[in-house]
Amino acid sequence: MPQSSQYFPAVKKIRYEGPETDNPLAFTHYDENRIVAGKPMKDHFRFAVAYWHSFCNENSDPFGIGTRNLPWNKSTDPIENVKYRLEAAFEFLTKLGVPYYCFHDRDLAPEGQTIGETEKNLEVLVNLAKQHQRDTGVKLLWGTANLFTHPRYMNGAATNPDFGVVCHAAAQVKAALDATVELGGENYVFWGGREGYMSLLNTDMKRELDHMGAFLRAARDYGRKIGFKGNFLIEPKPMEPTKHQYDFDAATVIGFLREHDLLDDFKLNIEANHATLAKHTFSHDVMLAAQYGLLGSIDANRGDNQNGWDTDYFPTNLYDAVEIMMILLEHGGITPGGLNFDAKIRRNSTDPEDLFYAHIGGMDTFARGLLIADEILNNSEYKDLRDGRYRSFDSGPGKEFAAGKLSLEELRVHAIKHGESEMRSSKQELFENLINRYIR
Ligand code: XLS
Ligand code: NI
Ligand code: NI
Repeated sequence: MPQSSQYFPAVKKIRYEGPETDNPLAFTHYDENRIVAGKPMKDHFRFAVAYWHSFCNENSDPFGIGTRNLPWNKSTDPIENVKYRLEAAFEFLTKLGVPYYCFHDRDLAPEGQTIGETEKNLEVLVNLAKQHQRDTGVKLLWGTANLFTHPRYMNGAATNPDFGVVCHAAAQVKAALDATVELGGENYVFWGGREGYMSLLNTDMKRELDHMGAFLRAARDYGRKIGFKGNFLIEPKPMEPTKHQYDFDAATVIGFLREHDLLDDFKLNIEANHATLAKHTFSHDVMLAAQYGLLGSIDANRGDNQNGWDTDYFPTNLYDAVEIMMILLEHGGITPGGLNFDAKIRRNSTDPEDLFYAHIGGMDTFARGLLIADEILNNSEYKDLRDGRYRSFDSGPGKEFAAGKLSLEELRVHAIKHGESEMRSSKQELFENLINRYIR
């Protein structure tokens, strides 16, 4: 299948030109094959483009219709249009030079009149996507099912109080898993869009959570049965569109996975703007997941300090990128997950090139973050300073305590023997200055 160059005619393949370039359609820092910390840059990130924001979204908002002209919507037949959309997507992916993309079932193909027809629509598009993947080498980082747009899901999908709706959600997840496996998807995501409540008064929370556990176990079993070897991922978010979403944040999801015995198959997909909606920082949730060995993947985007929304800006905050890359470097990287730009260009960004600028900016930000993080971890006193704060647990009774070997009475005896500890500064400002010293 020849790759078309009709949807972004003004853009050629994006190349690395270095920090001095003034070409806005070039990378300043993302030099995919440059070796950093023992592996090519591209393997540190495994960048992915989000199909929904980039190719489906016309940039409408609750106050106005779309502003973005999608030239691939050129037919009156919706199935023809999603085929054109797929061509446009692969033109974009190859010109940008990202290794991965991610989709919802409904991004690829529209729902039909019956479950059978819907499955058929998806199959047709999956077969075409498979050819595009083969021709271009672009791969699927993860697939997912859109269980939140259709009106039937207004009270939730797996947690809907009506069993009939739960069954529809299951049929949809089955087909989305089939599609993901067929396309060699490396992960499968559950984002619980409406799995939560608008009012606790009309909700039996425990019952709904148990249904969600049963649903995820059934999905896991089916996925394994058809040969899916990757991670299942839950993407925490505290709210929006529901007032309260059950997968509130990383810690809540880890507790849920433990309660429902899902820890062997599930990990977390952490989204920056969801972590901040939960009143954490991006790095807090990434760190938590990583330290528990449960970091599956990242939805890289950015919120806005002034707004409490999921604004899904493209990530351009260098401090965030440095912190995230420090965590990834210290915890063995993101594979088999990746950094998916779950981000959208603004409603008033209406040129075809804007989608390129947005992704180039995100990729360069993380590339810069990686270079800086690598320097901090290797060349500075950062790790010594941090680990030094815990030195009293490295040997002797402190070490025994950490291993669970000391009773409360024994600890009391140590307190008496030890006397009052010296005051030790936590040196926060020094840490902050140290990071800034390397941001250059
Ligand atoms: C919405 C979520 C969504 C998931 C995929 O806030 O971020 O885009 O990543 O369903
Ligand atoms: Ni989101
Ligand atoms: Ni997301």
